[in-house]
Parts: sequence; C-alpha cells; structure tokens
Amino acid sequence: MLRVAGASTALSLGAGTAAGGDGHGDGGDDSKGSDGPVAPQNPKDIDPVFGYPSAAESPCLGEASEDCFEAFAKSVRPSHEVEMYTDLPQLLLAVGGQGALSETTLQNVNEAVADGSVDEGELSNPDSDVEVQLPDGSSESVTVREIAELLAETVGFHFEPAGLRVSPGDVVLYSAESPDHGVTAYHERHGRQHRVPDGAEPLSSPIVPVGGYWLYRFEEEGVYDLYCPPHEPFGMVHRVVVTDEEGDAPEQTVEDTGRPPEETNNLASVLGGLDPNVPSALSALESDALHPERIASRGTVSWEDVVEEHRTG
Ligand SMILES: [Cu+2]
Repeated sequence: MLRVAGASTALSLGAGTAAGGDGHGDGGDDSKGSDGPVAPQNPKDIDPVFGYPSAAESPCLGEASEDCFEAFAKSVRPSHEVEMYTDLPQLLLAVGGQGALSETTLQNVNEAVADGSVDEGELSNPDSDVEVQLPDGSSESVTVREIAELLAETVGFHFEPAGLRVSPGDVVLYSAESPDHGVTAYHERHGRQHRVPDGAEPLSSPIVPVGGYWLYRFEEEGVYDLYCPPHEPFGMVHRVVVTDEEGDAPEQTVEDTGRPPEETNNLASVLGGLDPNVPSALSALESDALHPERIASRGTVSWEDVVEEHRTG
C-alpha cells in the first residue's frame, strides 16, 4: 500500500512538472518552435522579495521580438524586458592586463577618449603598434588608435534599458546576457541608503545564470533604484519609475539608512588603467538622463544616454 501511494505521489508530481514546468530545465533548443513556448508555463507566484528566478533559457534573450512575452503564463507574463550586459572587449582586457602600454601612452589614450570620441589630433602616437597576447595563446598587433577607438565604444557593465517606466503591478523580465549579474534594491534592509517607495520590499534576485532570467512584479507607485551587487562598483545601476500616468513622475524618496551608492567607478582597475570614463553608481543615479521625469515621459532610457551625459556633460 505504502509503495503504491508513494508511486502515485511521484507520478502526480511528475505529471505536474511535465505540464507546468518548475522553471528549471526544459529550456532546450530542440523544443523551440515546434511545441510552442519553451518557458515555464506555470511558474510559482512571483515572490514580493525574491521574485521568480529561472535557470531555463529566457525566451527573450538577444534579439527576440516582443512575442517572446507570450511564452510566459498569463499570471506572471512580463510586459517589459531589461537585459543585463558586460561590455568589456577581450582585447582591452588583454592590453590592460599585460600592461602593454607605457604610463605616458595610457594617460594620453585616457585623455583622448574622455569625451567619448577619438580625434586623431589628440593621440601622440596613433599608429604605433602594440603587441598583445590573447587568452587563446595567440598574439595580435594593434595600433594605439585602435585601442583608443575600442575604449571609446566601451560602456562597461550595464542594464539595458537603464531607466524604465512601468505601471503598478507590471512584471519586468530581467534577462542575463552575460555572467555574474543580479538585481537588488537600495533598501534599508540591505544595509543601504533607502531609495525605494514606502512599502517596497527589500527585493533581490539571485545571481542569474547566463541565458537565464528573473521576473519581478513592481507594485508600489514611486521610484525604485536598483543595482547589480557584483558590479555596483563599476556603475551598474538601474531605475524603475512606477506610475499610473505616462509622463507623470512620482516623488522620489531617499533616506540615509545605510551606505549610499558608490561614488567612484572602478572599471579602470579591471582594464589595467585604461579608463573608458563611465559614470559611478551615484553619478548615474544623479544624472539628468535618469531623472524620474525623463523616464516617466520617455518610457525607457538607454545606458548609452547616461554614459554620453557623463562623458560630455
Ligand atoms: Cu552586473
């Protein structure tokens, strides 16, 4: 008897998994396009603190169209997507890591790209060659000009869009396009300056595996400031404006309950001193580009706008 009961329990659990999915596995490529959605059809509710994480492949990764939202069960269907990126060219990591540039050249390159564009005249030795070892063991020869151009295009770790307007109750899908990203609120209970609306939970995702995703439902009207825990020191922040009315930004509340956003950006330390001149967490959150009113009227604000303001402002 016991054995039969056990078997039947296992069977019903199994059937539930097959019909609904638990958010893990079943995201393989072979099911794509044939039997409909590859995303979990009946994920558990979205937790008000921990959201809904999944290691299964996000149906909205990369260049997917908005139809990708249909792959989610109605009860948790997102209406917005935010992608989490790392924009650090391998070549720059190699140049920086090997200290391939002299101190003088490094400084010259940094100054030349500080405003985000490279003018020929700003570089002292644009055509001099630099020999770089790549991680695969091969070596490559690049010019100082090429290094400068690559540096000017680099915008670092970021959310895209960086600013997003949603309606109360909307679900946002966070897709991990590269490793080691998460989404956490500046909240008193995370030991941080409190930068979320009254009544907002101390929301936080786990670190989302590459290709996976995290769902969160924003309930409280107001301004939510969020950061990626591993990359906050590199300026990786995000602002969600929750409002019923397009163009109407709710008042933002900031309370000094703990550590404020980082004031400096440490990206140059990862690049061996090469500095793409991107904003710190604090300066991004204080930028005009991410002003709540601007987000409320535009709907989305690109990270590139935030970087451009920082470089040219
Ligand atoms: Cu990150």
